Amino acid sequence: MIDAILKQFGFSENTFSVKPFGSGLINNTWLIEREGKKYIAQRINQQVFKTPADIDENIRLIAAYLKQYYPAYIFTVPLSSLDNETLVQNESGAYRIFEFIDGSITYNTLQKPKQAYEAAKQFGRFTKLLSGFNTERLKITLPDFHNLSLRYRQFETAINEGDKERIAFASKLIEILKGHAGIVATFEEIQHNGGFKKRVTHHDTKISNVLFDENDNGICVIDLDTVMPGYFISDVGDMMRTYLAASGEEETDLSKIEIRDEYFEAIVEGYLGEMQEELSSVEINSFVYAGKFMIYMQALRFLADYLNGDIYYGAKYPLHNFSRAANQVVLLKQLINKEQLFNEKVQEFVNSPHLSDFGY
Ligand code: GN1
Ligand code: MG
Repeated sequence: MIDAILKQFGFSENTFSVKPFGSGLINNTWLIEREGKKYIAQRINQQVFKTPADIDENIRLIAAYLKQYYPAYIFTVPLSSLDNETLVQNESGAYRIFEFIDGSITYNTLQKPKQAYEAAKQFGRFTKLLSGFNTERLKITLPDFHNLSLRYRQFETAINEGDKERIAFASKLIEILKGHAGIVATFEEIQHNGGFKKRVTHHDTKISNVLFDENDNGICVIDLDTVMPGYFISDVGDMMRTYLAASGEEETDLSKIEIRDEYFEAIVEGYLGEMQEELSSVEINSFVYAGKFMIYMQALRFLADYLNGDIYYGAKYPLHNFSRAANQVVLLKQLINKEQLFNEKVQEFVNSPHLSDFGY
């Protein structure tokens, strides 16, 4: 099936190899090799992204802006097909192809704080460079994607209408999540707080969405499907959710989940090193809240999916989404325990004079 798509991009039969690539839960990704050159092909999941053409348009608008104002900035744009389309659709889905950036490396887990620093810097720079770009020009590729109030309502619906046995089994976890609903109330305050601004936000800042060179320097950010207007808490929060603990959301041994302070410091230095001037003081004061916001939202989404029969994320084993939710709850509790310390670290960074080099 991917062969037919590749043909539309001028790849003739038997001249290339194809293998599945990456670890995303939503889209399908393949690595293509032809005559020593590598490409990435992707099928966009249209159950999730109802209008793939909107993604394509957003990428084009941003690429044009960056090319005009920051020509040296590295930005991956999809290749054009023989018919000059960057998105090719047929009955099996919507596809695009990217050139693989030579020498680039991606990680699924972080081995060094420097990687967190570099990734945070890349995501911060992306938003900063686009601060002059009118966010209203962006199409909303996933309506209400990080609307925590809606995610909470969807969780409540799942508790009322989901699988009865699963609801009974998850009763303790459900109660714990209900007990943290104050995180939703804070989000609602943020939405009415003039100090919070919507900016060009990536909305999927996990480590595998940054390309690195062999020396662990960040090259650029990738996966722009969810780039939409949003609050900085989405990007900073998902970095905290996915970089702070060595064990990711798939870890089932909950005793292995442990927040690493030096990775938090690296996120602060990397992100605020780029974004401090852009953010208001109320936003900076919500830096740690960002982590609670994203971890809590992900826990709600995983548990709701478990209760609904794994219709969104899928499941490799029956308790998969339940354990992912339980994992996120442990992470949330650990972050809450560190909240005061981490707030102090943010203030320390903000109040100390700093240059762009932090010794990484
Ligand atoms: C999905 O497909 P992937 O792995 O990039 C999800 C994110 C979640 C993540 C959890 C469009 O991202 O919001 O944080 O799974 N993306 C969408 O692993 O729902
Ligand atoms: Mg993604």
